[in-house]
Amino acid sequence: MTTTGNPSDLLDLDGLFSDSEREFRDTVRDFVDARIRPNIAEWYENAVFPVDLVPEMGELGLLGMHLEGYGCPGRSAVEYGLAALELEAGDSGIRTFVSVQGSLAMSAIHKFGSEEQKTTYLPGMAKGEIIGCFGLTEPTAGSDPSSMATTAHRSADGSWTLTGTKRWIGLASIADIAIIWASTAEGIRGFIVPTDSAGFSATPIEPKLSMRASIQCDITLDEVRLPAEAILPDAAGLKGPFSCLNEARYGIMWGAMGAARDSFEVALRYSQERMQFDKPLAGYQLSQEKLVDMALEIQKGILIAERTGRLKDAGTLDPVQISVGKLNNCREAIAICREARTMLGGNGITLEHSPLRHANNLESVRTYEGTDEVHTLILGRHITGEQAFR
Ligand code: TGC
Repeated sequence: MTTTGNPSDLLDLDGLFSDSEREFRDTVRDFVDARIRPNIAEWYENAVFPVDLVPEMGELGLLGMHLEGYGCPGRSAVEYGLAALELEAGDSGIRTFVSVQGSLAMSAIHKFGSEEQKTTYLPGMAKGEIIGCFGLTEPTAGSDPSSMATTAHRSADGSWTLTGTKRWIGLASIADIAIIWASTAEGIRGFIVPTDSAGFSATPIEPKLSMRASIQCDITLDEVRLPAEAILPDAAGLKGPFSCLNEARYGIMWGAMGAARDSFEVALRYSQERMQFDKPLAGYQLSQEKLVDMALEIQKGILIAERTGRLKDAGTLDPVQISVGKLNNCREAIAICREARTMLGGNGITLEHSPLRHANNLESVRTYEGTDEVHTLILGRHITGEQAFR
């Protein structure tokens, strides 16, 4: 048997990627090693999102990386996925920033905005000079966004008034603009809301046991007045926000495998160094079984992500296929991170080691952008032809 010598890549999945894909992946990995890993435990403990890193991420071409034109890097779906994996090997909160900015806020403008909206916002967002957030979820509308209570009323002069609340909105308290989805007389529409608008407020949700190096907020819209041009002209109905969620869900399936890989590597290293009963933990059969099971699931998860990415790059990806990876890879990643923690014994509950931090983060990741249950039912409907949401 030949091996790559890399325990995290038994099947040489590296060989599935081109030189330029690997080169970009390595650049992001270096960034994570240099800028995230040395600081993440402190940020996590103190609930700090490292906002100073935002322009650096812009310079690396990580913001709106899969979008074309308007100053965006125009990377492929596979490159975007590889970057998400490396970022989340650092921390889910950092990958979440890139997802909310690029896959949600920038994608909404890129897909549905007017030419003027695109030229006004996208170049600055790609550089990290303008931060965006994406307001869909509400206190009483999570899995079912069709029940949203936020409204937008058009006045005779064409201006809009938005009223309502949003919850679990990443970055809202540091954002310059918010993409807000609201119910109108003509169905659900999206709006670009400058966060300094009168009546707009965002409050971080604290304290959290997950995603501590990241920001999630409650938003209140108290009769926020917007000009006619604030509406996203090309998004009508829930299809608009759902097609942005597709982008974010796609990145998550890769990202989750980054958290899993990092946890596996920590557990492997620890088990090789940690002596108990006169030999390393890695020399015990129970440890080896855990490590092997983790390694197999990481390989399967990356294969799913790579296949999905190739379909996306070919333009043939169906949203149902995104549910396969979002569901499987989050579910397996959280199991891997928790199992890795068991291999670290008591030391595994400290912030010195990453697996429990990753597992805690993944509680959020498996919940946002469609819970395990939602993706199960999307796939169940596809397989059986029967809708079981209601
Ligand atoms: P239904 O009401 O039948 O569909 C409405 C319209 O949407 C279309 N559609 C999609 N289009 C593109 N991509 C998708 N993935 C789509 N899913 C549905 C659908 O074809 C229909 O179009 P049309 O033209 O016929 O009107 O809804 P459904 O029965 O298809 O969906 C039900 C369900 C449960 C799957 C859906 O409601 C769902 O996905 N729920 C989960 C919502 C979710 O993921 N929420 C997370 C939001 S994250 C957030 O707000 C915070 S962002 C993260 C952060 O800030 O950190």
